[in-house]
Amino acid sequence: RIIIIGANGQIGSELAMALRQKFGDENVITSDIRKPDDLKEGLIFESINVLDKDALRSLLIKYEPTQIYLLAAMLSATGEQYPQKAWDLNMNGLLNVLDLALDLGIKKIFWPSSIAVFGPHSPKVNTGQYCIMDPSSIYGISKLAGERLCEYYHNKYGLDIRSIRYPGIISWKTSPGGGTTDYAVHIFFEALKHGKYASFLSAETELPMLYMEDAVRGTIELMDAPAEKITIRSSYNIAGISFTPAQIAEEIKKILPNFEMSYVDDDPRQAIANSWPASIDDSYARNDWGWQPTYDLEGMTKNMIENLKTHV
Ligand code: VAH
Repeated sequence: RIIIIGANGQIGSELAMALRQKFGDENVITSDIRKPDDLKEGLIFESINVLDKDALRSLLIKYEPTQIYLLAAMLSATGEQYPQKAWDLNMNGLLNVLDLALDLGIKKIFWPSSIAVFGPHSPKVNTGQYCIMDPSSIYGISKLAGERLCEYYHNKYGLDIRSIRYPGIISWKTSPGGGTTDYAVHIFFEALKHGKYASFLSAETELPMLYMEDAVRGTIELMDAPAEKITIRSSYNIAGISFTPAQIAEEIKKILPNFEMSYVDDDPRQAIANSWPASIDDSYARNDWGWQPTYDLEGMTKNMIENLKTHV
């Protein structure tokens, strides 16, 4: 049985769909701070604040999960508005889960890190698994500290924690909340609704991104891999597609020729994006557990627009 904490978020909600498909609705417990208003019949949901350790303990005792997916976190842009809250949620939420997993003998945990763990002095291109990491956002600092905690709890206590440094995730079913890479999702919704978009990142800001289908499949492949294949217990680099706002705008124009792109140039998220890599080297993930992205920029753009046209 699996419990997903933070199941209402951009990644949590799509992981929940995929894990229900794989293990059956009755074996996937979703939880978040608030009950979603569109919860379908027969799906198990529990309201939980991951910072309430006693309530979380009761939840884990009630359902006795064999795997925990911890997706509750405050992302980069919102984190810069509420740094203390971001540190508290991202760090103490993780610590609560790690300690309760130890207490209750829950062996397997997934926890997401991010390319936000890299900073201004990290290599910009093909950023490696190991390199200088001086994150300058509180989100990135909390994710880097979280990676060190995960590796420590694995080495000291044998917890089977697995983690991926997600790039910016692009999805049509769910929209992201408070991220710096969110422009790459908003642009599609705006292009279809208004035929134009004002990007809060500059035209040449290249960032590593990943289509949600690839992110969910990769996460489950990592969790399914035999433990002896996992050589990274901090968090794996994975790469999908690196592109700039100008490049994705051109790709959209191939399908929506009248689409107009413009740029806002005083957004605080630009400074966060400037501190992040342009592209990632994911050779450890490829070698250890066979990671392989399937979407390129053209394929993702086509898939996004087709799905938004038919479903949203
Ligand atoms: C954010 N989408 O923008 C998240 C992610 C790499 C970016 O961590 O904060």
